[in-house]
Amino acid sequence: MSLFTILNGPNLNLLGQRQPEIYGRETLADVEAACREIAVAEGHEIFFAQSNREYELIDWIHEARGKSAGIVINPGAFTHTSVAILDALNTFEAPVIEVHISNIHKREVFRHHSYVSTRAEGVIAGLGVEGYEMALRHLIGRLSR
Ligand code: CA2
Repeated sequence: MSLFTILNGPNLNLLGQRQPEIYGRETLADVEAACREIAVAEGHEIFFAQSNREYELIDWIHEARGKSAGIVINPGAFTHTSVAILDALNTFEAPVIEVHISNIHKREVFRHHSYVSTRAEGVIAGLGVEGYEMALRHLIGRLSR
């Protein structure tokens, strides 16, 4: 059994409640349930969390060190600003997949740059909340490759 860490940055607690034209109608609880189902079906477990506070995301990345087989992270707006989250991810030894619900490259120019992408093994953007499931399935698949 392996542990996978799924982290969400600021404002993603509002998923499904605002701006459905950009972020869809599913809530973060729906995303967590879908990810948990995938993990449990394969005999694994997940730690799924969201925070509006940068330090909390960093603490969870630190806690994943040596314990988690991979991180799926949607850093929200911290994607575009946080060297601190990048530094934390660089201390984590297993794969990192960056997920964005929207296609950040189709949006404002300030969303086009991601600090986290310089660390991530892969980036999924614009495929809605399905991106989380794809990322998790990929990490699970890597265990046997
Ligand atoms: O597309 C994504 O997943 C983003 O990471 C979402 C961030 C945004 O700052 C990034 O550029 C792209 C924003 C998250 C805000 O989430 C909300 C969800 C529902 C309603 C309002 C905000």
